Amino acid sequence: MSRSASLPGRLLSVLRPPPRVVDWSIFAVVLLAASSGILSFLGVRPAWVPVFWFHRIVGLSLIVLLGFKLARVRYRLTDSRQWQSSTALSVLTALTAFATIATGVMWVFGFVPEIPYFHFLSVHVGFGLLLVALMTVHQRTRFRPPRRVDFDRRRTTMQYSALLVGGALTYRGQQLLNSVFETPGDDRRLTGSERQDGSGNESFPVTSWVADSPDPVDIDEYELTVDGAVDSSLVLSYDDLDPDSSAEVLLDCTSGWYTEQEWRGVAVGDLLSLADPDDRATHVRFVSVTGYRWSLPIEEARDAMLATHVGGESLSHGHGRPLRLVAPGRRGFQWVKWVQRVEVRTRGDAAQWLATLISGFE
Ligand SMILES: Nc1nc2c(c(=O)[nH]1)N[C@H]1C(S)=C(S)[C@@H](COP(=O)(O)O)O[C@H]1N2
Ligand SMILES: [Mo]
Repeated sequence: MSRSASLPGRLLSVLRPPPRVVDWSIFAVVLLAASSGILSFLGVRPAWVPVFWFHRIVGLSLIVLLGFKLARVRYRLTDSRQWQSSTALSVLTALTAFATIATGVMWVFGFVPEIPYFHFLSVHVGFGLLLVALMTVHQRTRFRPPRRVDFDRRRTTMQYSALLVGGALTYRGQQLLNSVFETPGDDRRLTGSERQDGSGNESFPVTSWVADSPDPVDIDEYELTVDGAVDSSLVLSYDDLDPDSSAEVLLDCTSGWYTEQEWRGVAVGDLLSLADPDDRATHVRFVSVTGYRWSLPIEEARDAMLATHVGGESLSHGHGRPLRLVAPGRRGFQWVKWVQRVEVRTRGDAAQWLATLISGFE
């Protein structure tokens, strides 16, 4: 640092961590942003609120880190004699990082283009996943382990604190801008999802996580099985079902929309009382005619519903007729549609993630 440097220049040199720390911080921040992004998909309960904050703050701090990094390496891009075989990958990684941040910020403000087939938030998720892959390869081609000398405890702590406080303030500032200018993003939920107004089948989109689209289920042939770790298995026809339970529950899809609907159907707790689970039972798995499935801890499952109706209407095929899971506090992709089996189990189900991705390809 030269004595004659300007104030912003001096400030910058105090705030900027050493090169390797910047590089490894970018790596860490991208992984943290990606994992909090994925984690944010799991719930919509109050306990999940900090996950959303964290994701935004960490994402915004990435802007600063990338700024440090680009200022340092820009000559490698502008001077063609510096180009190496890995340069293309570096450029692609940087562009993907900017696309990820830009699509996230655009989504928050609500200024997003209409695109066919997808909700715009999914584009952000797609870039984010691509970024993790590219960055992992990029980091391997330019691997330099962090050194002890790069970490001065006081200075590093100060630099990271500034980064996080900066991210948090930017996040607050962004919210303020949203409300002052009443941007389209102003009425977003904490999850980032956009409200869908109205009630009944037509008021919210039909969504498949990947490619699940079975033929309509024939109600006369339909049977619901409740089995597994229970004393008495049940097989019920559609007419055997007694849809006497109803509740207002919010469905929030990870592709970026939510709806509040009055759902009516069969309380899972009632089905379980009839089937009488073993003492060893810990989970209840809901399986679709397509193989798509999700499990809930048994106590939570008792409070869930298998809906036959939405907004006073009989469920449409697209929304899961005859029976779809309504799981309060869970994201949309866990609300299994076209349920044909309720299986009481003695453990969770790690493979359910895979099942949700591939159930459409058979
Ligand atoms: N069997 C099955 N259930 C499913 C899905 C699916 O693809 N297959 N998509 C899930 C997703 S991602 C969401 S957001 C909700 C959407 O419900 P909807 O189509 O009634 O709006 O259903 C969930 N249940
Ligand atoms: Mo979804």
